[in-house]
Amino acid sequence: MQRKIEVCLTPALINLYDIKDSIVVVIDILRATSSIVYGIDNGAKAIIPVAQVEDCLNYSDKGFLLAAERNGEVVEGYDFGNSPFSYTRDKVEGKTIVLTTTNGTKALHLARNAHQVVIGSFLNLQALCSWLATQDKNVLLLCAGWKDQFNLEDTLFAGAVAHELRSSFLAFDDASVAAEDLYLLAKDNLRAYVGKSSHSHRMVALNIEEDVQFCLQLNICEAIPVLIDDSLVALTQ
Ligand code: 3SL
Repeated sequence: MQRKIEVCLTPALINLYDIKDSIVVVIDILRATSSIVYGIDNGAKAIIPVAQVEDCLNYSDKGFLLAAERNGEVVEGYDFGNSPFSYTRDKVEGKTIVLTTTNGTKALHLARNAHQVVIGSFLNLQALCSWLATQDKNVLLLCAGWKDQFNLEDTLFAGAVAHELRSSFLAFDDASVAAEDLYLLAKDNLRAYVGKSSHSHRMVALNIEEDVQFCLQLNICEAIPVLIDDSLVALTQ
């Protein structure tokens, strides 16, 4: 099979792609998919992504951790939000977390009819690419963006994946070529480039700049979260 890589630059464009026979990689570098990868890597049993804050309440009597973020802040009354520092082993090992975020969990819901949905971040870049290279499927890299708009950090990561998979795939759409070029421009100082992004400015204003730094670390996790039914769990290979 002549496998293809495509990049969907914002969730608003997802209807243009036929995903039912593809692997979709959901990307929300700041911070949802970085925190999901980190949490699953740290032994969380499952992360259940839900679209609305109110949906978390359906799980409130089941002993799950409830995580809700809107506009970068923890929603009042919830256990925690979307900072990777909340997903350390001591906090999440063996736990099931119900999570809603501004953009990341929305993108996940849009992808759910794909052949398979997995989660990407710089933290698991190499593990993800090694696995994708062995799958006999087309790949769509879905950038969560910000409220349906393009963003830099998700596009950079899509470009990193396209770059890693250059020799394993035959066809690359124009968006993946552009993303790869952007990544090659930025890769020697990702932090400085991501510093130009609107979400990075938002996080500096919220005093959570260390989260940006954390989410740009390369290959500190091996886990690849995969969506099975309604839950993200560690992919077993
Ligand atoms: O939109 C999202 O899904 C979040 O990752 C945004 S934030 O980083 O928590 O602000």
